[in-house]
Amino acid sequence: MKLYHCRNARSLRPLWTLEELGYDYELVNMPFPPRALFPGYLDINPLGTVPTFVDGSLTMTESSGICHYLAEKRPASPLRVGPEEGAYGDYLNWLYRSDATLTFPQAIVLRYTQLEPPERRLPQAAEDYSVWYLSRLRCVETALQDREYLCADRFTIADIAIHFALYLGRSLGLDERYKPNCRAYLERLMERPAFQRAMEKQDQVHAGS
Ligand SMILES: N[C@@H](CCC(=O)N[C@@H](CS)C(=O)NCC(=O)O)C(=O)O
Repeated sequence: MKLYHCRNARSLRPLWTLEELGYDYELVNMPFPPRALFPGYLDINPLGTVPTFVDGSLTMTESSGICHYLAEKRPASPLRVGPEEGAYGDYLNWLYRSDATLTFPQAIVLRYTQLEPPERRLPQAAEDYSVWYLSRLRCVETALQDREYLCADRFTIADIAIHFALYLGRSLGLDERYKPNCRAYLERLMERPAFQRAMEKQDQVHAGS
């Protein structure tokens, strides 16, 4: 298995999952954006997005889908929720929600506050989409009111997928506007040994590249 990764990008989701599940894998750390800075990347992933995950003849480019794939390959792992469990629907809902609902508005904020050249930045759009993201976070805040994890009473890849949205918000400075449950959850999950290892690996590879 090979994971193409950029520091703190969505590829952190599969990187963290690989660490939680103890897989053997190769990490390829790339500068961002790899479409411009990592020669040959468009041959591996014509969209140029991060992550790209390769397992034999399989190539995947959706971060939450890769986590799902990795968890399903370990049927006994508590990180997966199976169809026979009552929480299965919730689990899928969180997995899909992680990108379709929660990181989408943040992509607009990132683009119009950091990625575009100064003359093309749009503070109004960035603030509007920040507010939109923060209001969508209500579903996470409410879910965590009386539990430590999002579903199934245990840590699952749904937590990895959603946690990344909170983590991305932190890099945009939006965490100052998080409510208490989201704040505590963001910090708590970052203490997991596998998350810490993922952080070290991305930095180690980075330092050597
Ligand atoms: N839905 C995809 C989105 C992938 C994505 O947009 N990744 C960002 C980095 S976090 C990216 O590659 N942006 C650069 C680009 O679109 O060229 C996923 O969850 O993996």
